Amino acid sequence: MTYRFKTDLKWSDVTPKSAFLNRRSFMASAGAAALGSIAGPALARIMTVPSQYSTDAAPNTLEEITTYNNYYEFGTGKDEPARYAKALVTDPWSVTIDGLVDNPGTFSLDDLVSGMTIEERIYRFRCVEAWSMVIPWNGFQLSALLDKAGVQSGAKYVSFETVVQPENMIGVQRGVLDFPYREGLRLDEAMNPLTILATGVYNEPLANQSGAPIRLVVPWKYGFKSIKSIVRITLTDTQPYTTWKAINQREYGFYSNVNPNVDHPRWSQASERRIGAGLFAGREDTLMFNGYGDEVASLYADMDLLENY
Ligand SMILES: Nc1nc2c(c(=O)[nH]1)N[C@H]1C(S)=C(S)[C@@H](COP(=O)(O)O)O[C@H]1N2
Ligand SMILES: [Mo]
Repeated sequence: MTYRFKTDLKWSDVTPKSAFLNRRSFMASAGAAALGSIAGPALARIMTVPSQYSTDAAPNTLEEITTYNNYYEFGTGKDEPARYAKALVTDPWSVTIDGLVDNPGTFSLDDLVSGMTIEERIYRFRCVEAWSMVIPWNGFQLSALLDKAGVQSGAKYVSFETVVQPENMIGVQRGVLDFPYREGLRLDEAMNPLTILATGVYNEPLANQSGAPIRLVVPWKYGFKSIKSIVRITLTDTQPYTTWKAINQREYGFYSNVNPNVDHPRWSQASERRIGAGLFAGREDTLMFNGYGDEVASLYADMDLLENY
Protein backbone atom coordinates (compact mmCIF):
# COMPACT_ATOMS: atom_id res chain seq x y z
CA MET A 1 0.00 0.00 0.00
CA THR A 2 1.35 3.40 -0.86
CA TYR A 3 0.53 6.90 0.19
CA ARG A 4 0.87 9.13 -2.83
CA PHE A 5 0.62 12.85 -2.40
CA LYS A 6 -0.48 15.54 -4.76
CA THR A 7 2.41 17.04 -6.65
CA ASP A 8 2.09 20.60 -5.31
CA LEU A 9 3.55 19.43 -2.04
CA LYS A 10 4.00 21.85 0.81
CA TRP A 11 6.35 21.36 3.72
CA SER A 12 3.29 20.82 5.92
CA ASP A 13 2.45 17.79 3.76
CA VAL A 14 5.68 16.07 4.70
CA THR A 15 5.62 17.05 8.34
CA PRO A 16 2.99 15.78 10.74
CA LYS A 17 0.10 18.11 10.14
CA SER A 18 -1.75 18.63 13.39
CA ALA A 19 1.45 19.39 15.21
CA PHE A 20 2.75 21.48 12.34
CA LEU A 21 -0.27 23.76 12.72
CA ASN A 22 0.30 24.00 16.43
CA ARG A 23 3.92 23.44 17.29
CA ARG A 24 3.21 24.06 20.95
CA SER A 25 1.32 20.80 21.11
CA PHE A 26 4.58 19.03 20.41
CA MET A 27 6.00 19.68 23.82
CA ALA A 28 2.68 18.83 25.45
CA SER A 29 2.41 15.44 23.81
CA ALA A 30 6.11 14.66 23.64
CA GLY A 31 6.41 13.81 27.29
CA ALA A 32 3.46 11.48 27.27
CA ALA A 33 4.14 10.08 23.77
CA ALA A 34 0.36 10.04 23.66
CA LEU A 35 -0.26 8.81 20.15
CA GLY A 36 -3.94 8.39 20.80
CA SER A 37 -4.29 12.11 21.29
CA ILE A 38 -3.38 12.87 17.68
CA ALA A 39 -6.74 12.86 15.94
CA GLY A 40 -7.86 13.11 12.36
CA PRO A 41 -8.56 10.60 9.60
CA ALA A 42 -5.50 11.59 7.55
CA LEU A 43 -3.13 10.95 10.40
CA ALA A 44 -4.93 7.75 11.32
CA ARG A 45 -4.30 6.57 7.81
CA ILE A 46 -0.65 7.59 7.87
CA MET A 47 -0.17 5.76 11.13
CA THR A 48 -1.35 2.53 9.55
CA VAL A 49 0.76 2.86 6.42
CA PRO A 50 4.29 1.85 7.28
CA SER A 51 6.94 1.70 4.61
CA GLN A 52 7.45 -1.71 3.06
CA TYR A 53 10.93 -1.48 4.54
CA SER A 54 9.76 -1.03 8.13
CA THR A 55 10.76 -3.55 10.76
CA ASP A 56 8.22 -5.27 13.01
CA ALA A 57 10.43 -4.71 16.04
CA ALA A 58 8.83 -2.74 18.88
CA PRO A 59 9.65 0.96 18.67
CA ASN A 60 11.33 2.95 21.39
CA THR A 61 9.28 5.58 23.18
CA LEU A 62 9.42 9.21 22.10
CA GLU A 63 10.88 9.93 25.51
CA GLU A 64 13.80 7.56 24.86
CA ILE A 65 14.24 8.84 21.31
CA THR A 66 14.49 12.47 22.45
CA THR A 67 16.56 12.16 25.63
CA TYR A 68 19.46 9.90 24.56
CA ASN A 69 21.10 11.65 21.62
CA ASN A 70 24.31 12.53 19.90
CA TYR A 71 24.36 16.07 18.53
CA TYR A 72 27.81 17.49 19.28
CA GLU A 73 26.76 21.02 18.35
CA PHE A 74 24.87 20.82 21.64
CA GLY A 75 27.51 19.02 23.71
CA THR A 76 29.08 15.58 23.75
CA GLY A 77 26.95 14.10 26.56
CA LYS A 78 24.02 11.92 25.53
CA ASP A 79 21.72 14.03 27.70
CA GLU A 80 23.04 17.41 26.54
CA PRO A 81 21.16 17.77 23.22
CA ALA A 82 17.83 17.41 25.04
CA ARG A 83 18.91 20.17 27.40
CA TYR A 84 20.54 22.63 24.99
CA ALA A 85 18.99 22.11 21.56
CA LYS A 86 15.99 24.29 22.42
CA ALA A 87 18.22 27.18 21.36
CA LEU A 88 18.35 25.96 17.74
CA VAL A 89 16.45 28.30 15.41
CA THR A 90 14.62 26.24 12.77
CA ASP A 91 12.27 28.86 11.33
CA PRO A 92 13.02 30.26 8.81
CA TRP A 93 15.09 27.44 7.28
CA SER A 94 16.59 26.97 3.88
CA VAL A 95 18.52 24.21 2.18
CA THR A 96 21.05 24.88 -0.57
CA ILE A 97 21.36 22.24 -3.26
CA ASP A 98 24.41 22.70 -5.45
CA GLY A 99 27.25 21.03 -7.26
CA LEU A 100 26.50 18.67 -10.13
CA VAL A 101 22.75 19.27 -10.44
CA ASP A 102 20.61 20.83 -13.19
CA ASN A 103 18.50 22.82 -10.72
CA PRO A 104 20.75 24.29 -8.05
CA GLY A 105 19.48 26.88 -5.60
CA THR A 106 18.66 27.81 -2.05
CA PHE A 107 15.19 26.64 -1.13
CA SER A 108 12.68 27.30 1.62
CA LEU A 109 11.24 24.08 3.03
CA ASP A 110 8.07 24.57 0.93
CA ASP A 111 10.16 25.05 -2.22
CA LEU A 112 12.29 22.07 -1.29
CA VAL A 113 9.41 19.59 -1.49
CA SER A 114 7.18 21.26 -4.08
CA GLY A 115 6.54 19.12 -7.12
CA MET A 116 7.93 15.97 -5.54
CA THR A 117 6.09 12.67 -5.51
CA ILE A 118 6.33 10.95 -2.18
CA GLU A 119 5.00 7.51 -1.57
CA GLU A 120 5.74 6.48 2.00
CA ARG A 121 5.32 8.17 5.30
CA ILE A 122 6.35 5.97 8.22
CA TYR A 123 9.74 4.30 8.31
CA ARG A 124 10.14 2.21 11.41
CA PHE A 125 13.90 1.65 11.20
CA ARG A 126 16.41 0.07 13.49
CA CYS A 127 19.33 2.38 14.08
CA VAL A 128 22.49 1.16 15.67
CA GLU A 129 25.87 2.12 16.98
CA ALA A 130 27.13 0.78 20.32
CA TRP A 131 23.47 1.08 21.30
CA SER A 132 20.34 0.66 19.25
CA MET A 133 16.81 1.98 19.01
CA VAL A 134 13.84 1.42 16.74
CA ILE A 135 12.46 4.76 15.59
CA PRO A 136 9.27 5.40 13.61
CA TRP A 137 10.43 8.22 11.38
CA ASN A 138 8.22 10.38 9.22
CA GLY A 139 9.93 11.45 6.07
CA PHE A 140 10.52 10.81 2.42
CA GLN A 141 13.06 9.14 0.25
CA LEU A 142 16.12 11.25 -0.48
CA SER A 143 15.86 9.99 -4.07
CA ALA A 144 12.66 12.04 -4.54
CA LEU A 145 14.57 15.22 -3.81
CA LEU A 146 17.61 14.24 -5.87
CA ASP A 147 15.38 13.41 -8.84
CA LYS A 148 13.86 16.86 -8.56
CA ALA A 149 17.30 18.48 -8.31
CA GLY A 150 18.33 16.77 -11.53
CA VAL A 151 21.52 14.89 -10.76
CA GLN A 152 24.05 15.28 -13.58
CA SER A 153 25.78 12.28 -15.12
CA GLY A 154 29.17 13.18 -13.66
CA ALA A 155 27.93 13.08 -10.05
CA LYS A 156 29.18 10.16 -7.97
CA TYR A 157 28.67 11.31 -4.35
CA VAL A 158 26.37 13.41 -2.21
CA SER A 159 27.73 15.64 0.53
CA PHE A 160 25.65 17.03 3.42
CA GLU A 161 26.27 19.88 5.84
CA THR A 162 24.63 20.83 9.15
CA VAL A 163 23.69 24.38 10.11
CA VAL A 164 26.13 26.31 12.33
CA GLN A 165 24.55 28.79 14.76
CA PRO A 166 27.48 29.63 17.04
CA GLU A 167 25.45 31.84 19.36
CA ASN A 168 22.91 29.03 19.89
CA MET A 169 25.20 26.00 19.93
CA ILE A 170 27.11 25.34 23.10
CA GLY A 171 29.18 22.61 21.43
CA VAL A 172 30.25 25.02 18.70
CA GLN A 173 31.26 27.55 21.36
CA ARG A 174 33.29 24.82 23.07
CA GLY A 175 34.86 23.87 19.72
CA VAL A 176 34.42 20.14 20.23
CA LEU A 177 34.61 19.40 16.46
CA ASP A 178 35.58 21.13 13.23
CA PHE A 179 32.10 22.45 12.43
CA PRO A 180 30.06 22.39 10.25
CA TYR A 181 29.37 18.69 10.76
CA ARG A 182 29.62 17.05 7.34
CA GLU A 183 28.67 13.66 5.97
CA GLY A 184 28.52 11.96 2.62
CA LEU A 185 27.16 9.02 0.67
CA ARG A 186 27.96 7.41 -2.64
CA LEU A 187 25.22 8.32 -5.14
CA ASP A 188 23.80 4.78 -5.31
CA GLU A 189 23.59 4.70 -1.50
CA ALA A 190 21.81 8.06 -1.55
CA MET A 191 19.31 6.80 -4.14
CA ASN A 192 18.51 3.59 -2.23
CA PRO A 193 14.91 3.59 -0.96
CA LEU A 194 16.12 2.98 2.60
CA THR A 195 17.84 6.38 2.63
CA ILE A 196 15.38 8.98 3.84
CA LEU A 197 15.19 12.58 4.85
CA ALA A 198 13.28 12.54 8.13
CA THR A 199 10.95 15.37 9.07
CA GLY A 200 9.26 13.84 12.10
CA VAL A 201 9.09 11.05 14.64
CA TYR A 202 5.83 9.41 15.83
CA ASN A 203 3.84 11.81 13.67
CA GLU A 204 5.30 14.79 15.46
CA PRO A 205 7.76 17.26 13.94
CA LEU A 206 11.37 16.42 14.76
CA ALA A 207 12.54 17.59 18.14
CA ASN A 208 15.51 19.93 17.77
CA GLN A 209 17.79 17.35 19.40
CA SER A 210 16.69 14.84 16.75
CA GLY A 211 17.87 17.13 13.96
CA ALA A 212 14.97 19.49 13.18
CA PRO A 213 13.73 20.45 10.73
CA ILE A 214 15.23 17.86 8.36
CA ARG A 215 17.88 15.19 8.85
CA LEU A 216 19.24 12.16 7.07
CA VAL A 217 18.52 8.56 8.15
CA VAL A 218 20.63 5.75 6.68
CA PRO A 219 19.60 2.64 8.60
CA TRP A 220 22.31 0.22 7.41
CA LYS A 221 25.12 2.54 8.52
CA TYR A 222 26.36 3.58 11.94
CA GLY A 223 24.48 6.44 13.52
CA PHE A 224 27.01 9.16 12.80
CA LYS A 225 26.27 9.00 9.05
CA SER A 226 22.75 10.26 9.76
CA ILE A 227 23.51 13.97 9.76
CA LYS A 228 21.10 16.37 11.47
CA SER A 229 19.62 19.81 10.67
CA ILE A 230 20.78 19.87 7.05
CA VAL A 231 21.37 23.18 5.25
CA ARG A 232 23.41 22.05 2.24
CA ILE A 233 23.35 19.10 -0.13
CA THR A 234 26.09 19.03 -2.76
CA LEU A 235 26.53 16.59 -5.62
CA THR A 236 30.21 15.89 -6.30
CA ASP A 237 32.42 13.70 -8.46
CA THR A 238 34.91 12.97 -5.69
CA GLN A 239 34.44 11.38 -2.27
CA PRO A 240 33.43 14.22 0.06
CA TYR A 241 34.92 15.29 3.37
CA THR A 242 33.24 13.55 6.30
CA THR A 243 33.61 14.74 9.87
CA TRP A 244 34.45 11.48 11.66
CA LYS A 245 36.85 10.19 9.03
CA ALA A 246 38.64 13.54 9.21
CA ILE A 247 38.93 13.23 12.98
CA ASN A 248 40.31 9.69 12.88
CA GLN A 249 40.67 7.88 9.58
CA ARG A 250 41.77 4.65 11.26
CA GLU A 251 38.67 4.47 13.42
CA TYR A 252 36.02 5.79 11.03
CA GLY A 253 35.81 5.05 7.33
CA PHE A 254 33.76 6.70 4.63
CA TYR A 255 31.35 3.78 4.31
CA SER A 256 30.66 3.04 7.99
CA ASN A 257 28.32 0.19 7.15
CA VAL A 258 27.09 -1.69 10.19
CA ASN A 259 29.39 -4.73 10.23
CA PRO A 260 29.71 -7.00 13.26
CA ASN A 261 32.87 -8.51 11.71
CA VAL A 262 34.84 -5.27 11.75
CA ASP A 263 35.64 -4.02 15.22
CA HIS A 264 36.26 -0.40 15.99
CA PRO A 265 39.93 -0.23 17.06
CA ARG A 266 38.81 0.55 20.61
CA TRP A 267 35.71 -1.65 20.96
CA SER A 268 33.91 -4.65 19.54
CA GLN A 269 31.09 -3.93 17.15
CA ALA A 270 29.65 -7.45 17.35
CA SER A 271 26.83 -6.56 19.73
CA GLU A 272 24.70 -3.65 20.77
CA ARG A 273 22.78 -2.47 23.82
CA ARG A 274 19.11 -1.92 23.15
CA ILE A 275 18.02 1.38 24.72
CA GLY A 276 15.01 0.92 26.96
CA ALA A 277 15.37 -2.85 27.23
CA GLY A 278 16.24 -2.56 30.90
CA LEU A 279 19.40 -2.86 32.90
CA PHE A 280 19.48 -6.64 32.94
CA ALA A 281 18.62 -7.26 29.33
CA GLY A 282 21.55 -8.85 27.54
CA ARG A 283 23.29 -7.28 24.59
CA GLU A 284 21.95 -8.20 21.17
CA ASP A 285 24.05 -9.52 18.32
CA THR A 286 24.51 -6.79 15.73
CA LEU A 287 23.40 -7.86 12.27
CA MET A 288 25.35 -7.29 9.05
CA PHE A 289 24.05 -4.06 7.49
CA ASN A 290 21.89 -3.72 10.61
CA GLY A 291 19.61 -6.40 9.16
CA TYR A 292 19.02 -4.62 5.85
CA GLY A 293 21.28 -6.88 3.78
CA ASP A 294 18.53 -7.88 1.34
CA GLU A 295 18.17 -4.24 0.35
CA VAL A 296 21.77 -3.05 0.34
CA ALA A 297 24.32 -5.89 0.20
CA SER A 298 24.35 -5.68 -3.61
CA LEU A 299 25.71 -2.13 -3.40
CA TYR A 300 28.98 -3.56 -2.08
CA ALA A 301 29.19 -6.80 -4.06
CA ASP A 302 32.57 -5.90 -5.56
CA MET A 303 34.09 -4.38 -2.44
CA ASP A 304 36.26 -5.72 0.36
CA LEU A 305 34.34 -4.55 3.41
CA LEU A 306 37.34 -5.09 5.69
CA GLU A 307 39.22 -2.51 3.63
CA ASN A 308 36.25 -0.26 3.04
CA TYR A 309 34.92 0.07 6.58
N1 LIG B 1 25.00 17.61 12.95
C1 LIG B 1 25.18 16.47 13.61
N2 LIG B 1 24.59 15.35 13.17
C2 LIG B 1 24.76 14.19 13.85
C3 LIG B 1 25.60 14.14 15.00
C4 LIG B 1 26.22 15.33 15.42
O1 LIG B 1 26.96 15.38 16.42
N3 LIG B 1 25.98 16.49 14.72
N4 LIG B 1 25.79 12.94 15.65
C5 LIG B 1 25.62 11.71 14.85
C6 LIG B 1 25.70 10.54 15.69
S1 LIG B 1 27.23 10.14 16.30
C7 LIG B 1 24.61 9.75 15.93
S2 LIG B 1 24.76 8.28 16.77
C8 LIG B 1 23.25 10.16 15.47
C9 LIG B 1 22.30 10.15 16.64
O2 LIG B 1 21.00 10.43 16.20
P1 LIG B 1 19.81 10.44 17.28
O3 LIG B 1 20.22 11.36 18.38
O4 LIG B 1 18.61 10.93 16.53
O5 LIG B 1 19.64 9.04 17.75
O6 LIG B 1 23.24 11.48 14.91
C10 LIG B 1 24.33 11.75 14.04
N5 LIG B 1 24.14 13.04 13.41
MO1 LIG C 1 27.11 8.09 17.08
